[in-house]
Amino acid sequence: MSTYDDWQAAASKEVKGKDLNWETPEGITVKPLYTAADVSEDPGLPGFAPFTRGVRASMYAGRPWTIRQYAGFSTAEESNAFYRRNLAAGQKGLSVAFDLATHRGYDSDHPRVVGDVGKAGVAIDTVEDMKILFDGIPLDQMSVSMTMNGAVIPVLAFFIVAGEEQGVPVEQLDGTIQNDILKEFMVRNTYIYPPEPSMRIISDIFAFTSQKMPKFNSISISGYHMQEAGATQVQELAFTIADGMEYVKYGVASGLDIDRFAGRLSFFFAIGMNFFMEVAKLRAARVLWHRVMTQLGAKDERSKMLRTHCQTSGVSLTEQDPYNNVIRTTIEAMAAMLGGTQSLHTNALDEAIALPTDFSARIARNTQIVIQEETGMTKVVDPLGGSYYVEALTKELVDKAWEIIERVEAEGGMAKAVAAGWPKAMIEEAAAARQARVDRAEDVIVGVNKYRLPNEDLLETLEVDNAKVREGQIARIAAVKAARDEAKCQAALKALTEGTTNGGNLLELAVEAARQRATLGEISAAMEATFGRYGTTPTPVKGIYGSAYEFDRRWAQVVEGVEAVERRLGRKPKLLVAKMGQDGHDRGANVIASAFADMGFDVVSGPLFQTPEETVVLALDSGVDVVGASSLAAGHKTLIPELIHRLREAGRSDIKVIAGGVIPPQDYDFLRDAGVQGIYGPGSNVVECAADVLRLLGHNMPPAGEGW
Ligand code: MLC
Ligand code: 5AD
Repeated sequence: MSTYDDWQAAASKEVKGKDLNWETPEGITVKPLYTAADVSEDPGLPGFAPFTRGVRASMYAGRPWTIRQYAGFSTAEESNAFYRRNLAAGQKGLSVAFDLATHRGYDSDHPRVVGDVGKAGVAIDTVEDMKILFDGIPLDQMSVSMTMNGAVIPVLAFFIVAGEEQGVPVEQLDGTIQNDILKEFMVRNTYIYPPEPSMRIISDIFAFTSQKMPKFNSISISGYHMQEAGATQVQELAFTIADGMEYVKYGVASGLDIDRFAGRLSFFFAIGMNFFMEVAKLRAARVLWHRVMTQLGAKDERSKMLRTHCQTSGVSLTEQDPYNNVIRTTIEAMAAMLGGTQSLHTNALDEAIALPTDFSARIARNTQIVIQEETGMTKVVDPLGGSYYVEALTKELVDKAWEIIERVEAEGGMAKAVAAGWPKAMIEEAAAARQARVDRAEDVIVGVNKYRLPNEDLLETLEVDNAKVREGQIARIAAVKAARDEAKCQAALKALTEGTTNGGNLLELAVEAARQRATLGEISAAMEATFGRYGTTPTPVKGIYGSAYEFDRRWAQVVEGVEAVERRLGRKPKLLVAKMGQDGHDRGANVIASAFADMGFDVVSGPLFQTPEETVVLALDSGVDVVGASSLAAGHKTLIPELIHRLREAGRSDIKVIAGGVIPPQDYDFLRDAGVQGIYGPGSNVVECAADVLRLLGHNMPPAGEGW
């Protein structure tokens, strides 16, 4: 019989001695062949501890995963109609996307949210909106996920009262609330209060739901946004499990019995393009959770069982040649199901451009339906179990993630680590390294850095008229306020504020305020009165991007250009990276800030959540030459023209404004007419973007040479 050495000799001869090992960004060396010698442990059986092969014995052979598409836009009426159409077409569970005003605890009439209302999700101001959102959808039969972290108290309170007024008692409500604040401080940025009171809110929700909502998953501990922000799969895995541990410890410290609430903790992971790594990641996550929950003293096996939702990766999708996204999403969906997910969202092909249309949502949904109903893939439980490669990779991921988890624990847990900032910095370094690999075409993205089309067709995209949505919402808020018993409402709000200091359960108190028609903004403000509002300024990493370009000719040209401009101005050219509106997506802004600084620009990273007015003040105070507005949540048509208008009013139309992010090409002319001098969608090359900025600053930058 042939041996491993025989194989190695044969393979080496075929490839003339070339090294076939693959170093992944996780620091894992993937070999070209795995054999029985790489697998030391039997993975056990599905439905049994440590659940490597799945949390159910029969898995999809018994019941397929839930097709749960995340959606929401414009008004409650429009989103409700969208949900009903999707359910009729085969979707199985609901998942609500709220707009950013709602996320951040502002009513639609608040001056800070003019660009955000109804844009990246549905606008919800009161119980009345929530009732419309679920009109005709029986909340005792449909499981509903709500992605809400900042304004989690008012949103969950509205949901409970909407159920109540639909005739569904709170015990029967089925679903999930995201309620994962630690990753908000790390990567997603829709927090409201500082970390400490935010953790208290989570314990209050655990206490309430474990007592009154037995079918409701009280948290969705999310790694998704970490991967979207650039984390490697090991980082995503480790920080998510460590977040979970922290929540359990807080719950226990608040006096709850671990087995009373741990069975209703759920998880959420991203599924990117490294197919087997993703399959192994879900298996490793289950092993790790079983291990940590055993350590934390859980007795009930259900407390140790990691149930998860997955979403295919948004950041892996492209604006260029967007039909390729259907292929990518199909591959990612298969990795999620082969990894054993309980619930799945598949992204739409227009992901990098706008929110899904009926057309793109249909293809995204059918991706899952076809896998479930046409392929026979659901008939066998964990069909990759026993694969030498998958089993070895699972073990390697467990070990690598465990190292990080141990570091977190040694330093006092995830809340402390988040406050210290190192997990975020680690993720940002991985993001900058990834961007450099993509820009240098070392990581191939078809249609972007290889096989790029000479011309792109325009895709029809969804457009939300946020001014109109805002007007409608303002009218409805006024009507609700006019009809309520003001004294009762104010008393409920007062009790809620008192609850922040006297230990009352904040969710319970908010439910009463919701019954009395207090608005989301009022309920949030009642807690903000004690807790305060949290803010941070980004601190982009240094040197990662630049080091990848050490010997690059084009990079050198840009650096020389920056130096030439510096000689002319007598100072470095200065760029403000601005984030306006309630859009907290900062991966792009941080990567740009970090890369431009490495190229020699003087970079000011503006705080998140600014108004155009505040951005102008910062631009003038800092003496910048260029403002780069990063927009990923559809506020660009409102906020960027307003910024330019205010710069002009201040007599500073010499300051150039460029824009980057998720901006539909249909909007380019509108923005150019408003005075935007450069627009950079996803997939733009950062070095070329800098070359453009030098041209804007009057430097005669040579065009990109061969290979660009
Ligand atoms: C499942 N069941 C079975 C079975 N499989 N019973 C018998 N045999 C089988 N083979 C049972 C389960 O035990 C359960 O009942 C019921 O069927 C439902 O199955 P589930 O596996 O619990 O699925 P589901 O209800 O869909 O719940 C999945 C979940 C949940 C636990 C992961 O938390 C969830 O739905 N999460 C979704 C989160 C989400 O959509 N997030 C969007 C984020 S978007 P029982 O009685 O045991 O409960 C985002 C983007 C952004 O964040 O940034 O804005
Ligand atoms: N509707 C549908 N999908 C959305 N996403 C975000 N907001 C919405 C919405 N309103 C998806 C995108 C994004 C991820 C975070 O969630 O895929 O990348």
